[in-house]
Amino acid sequence: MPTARRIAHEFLERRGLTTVFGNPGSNELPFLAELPDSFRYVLGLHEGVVVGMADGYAQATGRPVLVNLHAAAGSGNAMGALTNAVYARSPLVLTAGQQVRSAIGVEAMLANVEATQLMRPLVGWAGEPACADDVPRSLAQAVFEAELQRRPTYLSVPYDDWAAEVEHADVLDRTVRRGLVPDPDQLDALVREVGAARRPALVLGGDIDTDGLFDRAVACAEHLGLPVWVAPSPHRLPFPNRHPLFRGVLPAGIGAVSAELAGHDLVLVLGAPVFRYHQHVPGPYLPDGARLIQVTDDAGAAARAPMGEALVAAPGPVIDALLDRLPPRQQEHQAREFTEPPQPAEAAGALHPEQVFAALRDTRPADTRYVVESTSTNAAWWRQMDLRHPGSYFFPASGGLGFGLPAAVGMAMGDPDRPVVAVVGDGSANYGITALWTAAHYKVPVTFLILRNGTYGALRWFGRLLGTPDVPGTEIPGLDFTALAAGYGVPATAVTELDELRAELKTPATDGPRLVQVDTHLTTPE
Ligand code: TZD
Ligand code: CA
Repeated sequence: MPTARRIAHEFLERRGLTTVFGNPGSNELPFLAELPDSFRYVLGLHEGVVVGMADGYAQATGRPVLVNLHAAAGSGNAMGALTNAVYARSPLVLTAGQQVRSAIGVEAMLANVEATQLMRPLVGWAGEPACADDVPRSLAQAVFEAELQRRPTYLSVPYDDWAAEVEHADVLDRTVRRGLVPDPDQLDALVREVGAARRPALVLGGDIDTDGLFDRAVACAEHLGLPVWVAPSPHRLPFPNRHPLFRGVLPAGIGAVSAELAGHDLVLVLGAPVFRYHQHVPGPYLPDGARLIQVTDDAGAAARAPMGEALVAAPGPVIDALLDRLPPRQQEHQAREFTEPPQPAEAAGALHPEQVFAALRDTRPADTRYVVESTSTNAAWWRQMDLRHPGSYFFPASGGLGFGLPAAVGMAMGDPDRPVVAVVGDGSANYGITALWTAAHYKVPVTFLILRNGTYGALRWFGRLLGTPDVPGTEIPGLDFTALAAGYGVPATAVTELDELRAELKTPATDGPRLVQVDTHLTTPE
């Protein structure tokens, strides 16, 4: 009879989960033994980085990804990064090695006590097989749950299970599919309501990009002449940001959202929670006279919304129905051309982030994927960038720093056909700094652009907003990312002048990573 390990490997192989991101310990070695040649094990030096890379890989491929973590200590290290994967809805399958069954009860070293509780409430499903014979089925369940829920899952396996012979291999042939087409009556009603609205507005979330609906959303907005906002705190860009119908990213405060949407009688939200607020701005949830209809396949996001009506369905068929069944409408504003970015702002002493972003826009290929983790430069970013391709923009979905460098590495591995640039603050970079080693070791062609302003800029801004301007722990002077990069094996340059920066950005990262540190002027996110 085959071993649990043999069936598990074959199951993963058949489903294409052969790129494994991990950081192993003794408990995990029996799973990794006899790994077929078709597997690629990508070693990360810290579990936060491992999960960040897997998240980037999942977002670039749209597929579930296997993550190999070490028991409780390794899983705990992964927890912060896991918050981002949860809100990005990345189907990560986390596995961790458990002590041998007989040693769990006595809490031997590396026993994962109450393993199935450890990653709650972040994971959508957590399990530990009740016996060795159930290992292959449990692994299949972890993969299927991640795909069905679009949420990370966690499987703990006692390491003496892997060599056990198992009776059933039926999971190898299983398929589990997901279809969330709305029922015809619900769809009819929705189409009628949008058709009857006097001034409808469209609000799009990251799921539109994740689901491959970027171009369909553009077609739908153009057909119906709908002004388009991106839902607050976006982790992906679902619509071209210089399109004539683009109205911007909605602010992340309750009152600010309703002020921005004032005058609209119907707010149609596709593929987003309602809403991912951040700074507390009191006020009404919606402007006077507005109805809100949310379409999402995330039942939790529908249930927890504080206002509006929700339809739990995939947004794709809804977009198709709006396109097919409603007559074309005049655009609210007649502009047909993409908007031109303004002249970048300048500052004394250091480059303004707008100058940096204008340089990116002018020098980088149009289909570049940007992983952005620079928190005080948000307004400057949207003022200068011109992103017209799906899958162009990624931000840590829960706001947990440590995503930028690793996710860029995972993304470049997941889709080698598109260039990847990580735009990361000098604060954020430290939470995922060991991703530089993985990038160097596996020769991953990523450009890491570190914006160095010597401070946790966004926190200074928040301090003013909260009426707490003078707080400790916000200054980070003296970080030298060229020296750090050298230590991890990544070639690096520091620039202070615009022409130097442009010259650096014109040189693509092709046979491995490179890092560019640029000194920047402090700005505010809004
Ligand atoms: N720790 C983690 C894991 N996530 C966080 N979001 C924070 C701390 C708090 N935090 C922010 O929300 S923004 C920020 C911190 C520390 C400053 C980031 O500094 P930066 O970017 O240099 O990357 P800016 O542009 O200077 O703000
Ligand atoms: Ca900074």
